[in-house]
Amino acid sequence: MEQQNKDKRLYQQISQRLQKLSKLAAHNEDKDLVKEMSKKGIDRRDFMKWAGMMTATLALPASFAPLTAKAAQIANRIPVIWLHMAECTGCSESLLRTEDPSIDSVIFDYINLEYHETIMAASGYQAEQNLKNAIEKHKGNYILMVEGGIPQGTEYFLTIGADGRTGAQECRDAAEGAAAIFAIGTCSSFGGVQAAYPNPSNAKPLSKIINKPIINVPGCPPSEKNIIGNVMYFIMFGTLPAVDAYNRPTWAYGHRIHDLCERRGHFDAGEFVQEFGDENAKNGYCLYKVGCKGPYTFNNCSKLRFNSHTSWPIQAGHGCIGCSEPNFWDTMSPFEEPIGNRLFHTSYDGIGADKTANTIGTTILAATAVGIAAHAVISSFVKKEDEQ
Ligand code: FSX
Ligand code: SF4
Ligand code: F3S
Repeated sequence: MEQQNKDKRLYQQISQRLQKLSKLAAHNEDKDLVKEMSKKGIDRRDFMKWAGMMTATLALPASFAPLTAKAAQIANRIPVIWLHMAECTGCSESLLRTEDPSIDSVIFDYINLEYHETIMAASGYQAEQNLKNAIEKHKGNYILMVEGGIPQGTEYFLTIGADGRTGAQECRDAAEGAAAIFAIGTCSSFGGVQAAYPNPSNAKPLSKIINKPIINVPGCPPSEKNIIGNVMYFIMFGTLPAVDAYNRPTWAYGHRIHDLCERRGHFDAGEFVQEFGDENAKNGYCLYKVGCKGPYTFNNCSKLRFNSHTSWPIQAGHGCIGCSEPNFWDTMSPFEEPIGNRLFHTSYDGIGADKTANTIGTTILAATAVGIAAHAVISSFVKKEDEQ
């Protein structure tokens, strides 16, 4: 009963906020999300199904789905400024696939994207001016999304635009008037590939460049749902979500890959792929011995998947490489070998798989897994010694 009352209050609170936001001017008044979707062959039923799925992803009660749908429909009221730093643009690509547009990519198209270098027509001085105008016009109201790592110290390792301003300066200026700031991708969240050893440009995460609360949305790239989900959350709540020790929203990064993995039964049964292409690989066995880092990685990939829910790394037959964890290029590689008992820090500050499983395992199966994981580690070492 108490929970019901709490949910009721929350429902009212979100409804009121959406009501207020819907009165704000939209940047594309003539556009309607449902119509935009139908142009791409997505009907209202698909949209409501999406709303139901996104509601569950955000860990809200199923009855909140109409609110999520409403939030998507008024997403064109919230201005978004998206900056590119040092990265591969994979995070934007995760959203911007035009051949088979997902509902998330249509919403991304529909939001009030005031500035995004990859997709805007302006360039040079005009682009710089657009950025300044957007910051000025929407002061205090816009969402700032930053993709990429940022050189610190010698900031001139990364200069942007006709004025040759440093990436760090662009971030500091844009952060000042932002209502919410999201570091999109592992590069912006933790430094990413350019911060990998020996980090020649001294690339840093956004959180080391600016002095404001930041929500990290890591993954190399993050799924489109984790990006859009954060926008939905902010529209619905107007606050930042609950986060873990690395400032990742717990609704997206609250569980280990290993605990949500469809191959977990094989792990628990001690059934492992020994090498890529073997009979066990064809049978879909666990990829731990060929380097899967799922036991050390927090993300919701198996639930949300990529490319319009088509697949995800482990389904495709390769282990997780730990792409949503800090310093994964250094700590998780070699990617096709188990970590074994190398010193390793996860969100739980653990040491290796056994410690992690011990710390957060909640079932008897997890206890079994500890034994099997230890076994897997030992056998991989024995095998290595045999080979020498
Ligand atoms: Fe690339 Fe984004 Fe990786 Fe980094 O993603 S997919 S290198 S996280 O910043 O473009
Ligand atoms: Fe899945 Fe990897 Fe865990 Fe095996 S080790 S169950 S493939 S996450
Ligand atoms: Fe990255 Fe592992 Fe998911 S490699 S995409 S966190 S399965």
